[in-house]
Amino acid sequence: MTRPRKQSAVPGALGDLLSGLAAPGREAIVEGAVVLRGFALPEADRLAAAVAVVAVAAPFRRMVTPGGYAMSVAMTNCGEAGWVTDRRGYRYQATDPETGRPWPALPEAFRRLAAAAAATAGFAGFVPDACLVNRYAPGAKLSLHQDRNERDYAQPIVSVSLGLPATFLFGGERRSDRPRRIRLEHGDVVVWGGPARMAFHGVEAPVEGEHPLTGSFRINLTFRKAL
Ligand code: MD3
Ligand code: FE
Repeated sequence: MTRPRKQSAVPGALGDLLSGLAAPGREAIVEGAVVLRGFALPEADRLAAAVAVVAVAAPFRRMVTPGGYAMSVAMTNCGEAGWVTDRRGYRYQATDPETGRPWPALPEAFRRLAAAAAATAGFAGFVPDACLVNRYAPGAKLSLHQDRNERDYAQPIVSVSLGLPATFLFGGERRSDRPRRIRLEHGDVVVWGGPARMAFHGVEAPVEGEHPLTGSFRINLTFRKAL
């Protein structure tokens, strides 16, 4: 999973530090946030197949915000806890409100990929207990928001993009901070931690298209330690 890294031109600990900052396919967004381009590509088929299995037990649905609007992004979850929203608010819960059953377990391929990506980004020992699966059809978007329903903000969040590309918006600590635009493509993984953890962020709607693995959708997996 961890790609072999080119031997650094600088030997020793300083070389390790430098290659850690600028390895091929790795783009720092801000301190604590790094894009690992194509990191999930070797596992993409397995991940997409596992999404389909999860969605049989816990179908994608458009959840309702506390304000009473149906979200445009369709969601499901796997793991010990799943993120939900309804008229009562946003929270993590152990059961799927649609079925009353526990969310499906985290597929082994999910767990492995999330841990490998986190370790590559400097967060060794990341053990996610929740995976929110977001499905974007053309026209579906996520407005600027913060992720604040997790217990421990010191834990990173790992995000895996599959299928159609989309533009990710990465803002600052205030909603009014002008966001940077980051193109996320099939197989890209982003690890968000440290000072970046509370930044406002969102996702623009993908343009219509067809992807061999996901059809007319963009799928995003976000791995969290929520509990
Ligand atoms: C930046 N999902 O589900 S996670 C979400 O593409 C969400 O569906 C994105 O935002 C998507 O809440 C990808 C990206 C993410 C998650 C947490 C962050 C970016 C973050 C926390 C701080 C800064
Ligand atoms: Fe988010």
